[in-house]
Amino acid sequence: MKLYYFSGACSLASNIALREAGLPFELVKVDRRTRKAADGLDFNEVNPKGYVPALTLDNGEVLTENVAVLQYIADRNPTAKLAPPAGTMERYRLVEWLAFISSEIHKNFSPMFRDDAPEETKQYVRKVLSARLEHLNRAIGNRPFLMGEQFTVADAYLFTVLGWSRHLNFDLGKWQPLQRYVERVGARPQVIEALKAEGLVK
Ligand SMILES: N[C@@H](CCC(=O)N[C@@H](CS)C(=O)NCC(=O)O)C(=O)O
Repeated sequence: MKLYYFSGACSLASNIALREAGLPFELVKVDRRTRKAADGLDFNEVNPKGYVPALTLDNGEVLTENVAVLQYIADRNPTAKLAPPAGTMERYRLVEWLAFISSEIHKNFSPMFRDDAPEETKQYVRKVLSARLEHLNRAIGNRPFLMGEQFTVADAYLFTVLGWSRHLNFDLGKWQPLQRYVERVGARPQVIEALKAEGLVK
């Protein structure tokens, strides 16, 4: 498998998940400006939607969208328990979290990175994000991970998007359980390896 990524973008979640699953893969950096991938391909041809993550499977198919890619990775190695078995109520709970992270957290952070987003939009998404993080903070409480005792792909995704708050002057300090959660996930050896591989830590 090949994972195409922009350094520090949401593709970090798949980079973490692949390592936690113990799966062999090639990490392929994409130049955000030129859209040229490190393997020589034009990234816009790999994923015509033009965004990461894009995972090329061993049969040549390309899978996109965090919610799909992360579950695909988890299902490649069930013994790593990165997702509950398909068809169980717990699996729907995982999908519920993945959808929440994608549409309520990830996509409300996105305008804050954009030079062309109006200031009013940035203020608005900050307000919405605060409400969503308040909910997350209560939900996590003293649980080690989102789903309870078990680290799942939802944690890889949530850790990735919460990490953006540091670059956006968006202080997580008032949500102590959330802050401790980010530290806990960030201390996992495979998470550190993924951060190193993207040049985000030494
Ligand atoms: N709907 C997609 C959105 C992915 C997405 O927003 N990717 C961002 C990085 S976090 C991206 O590649 N944006 C295009 C760019 O920065 O040029 C998903 O959930 O996977």
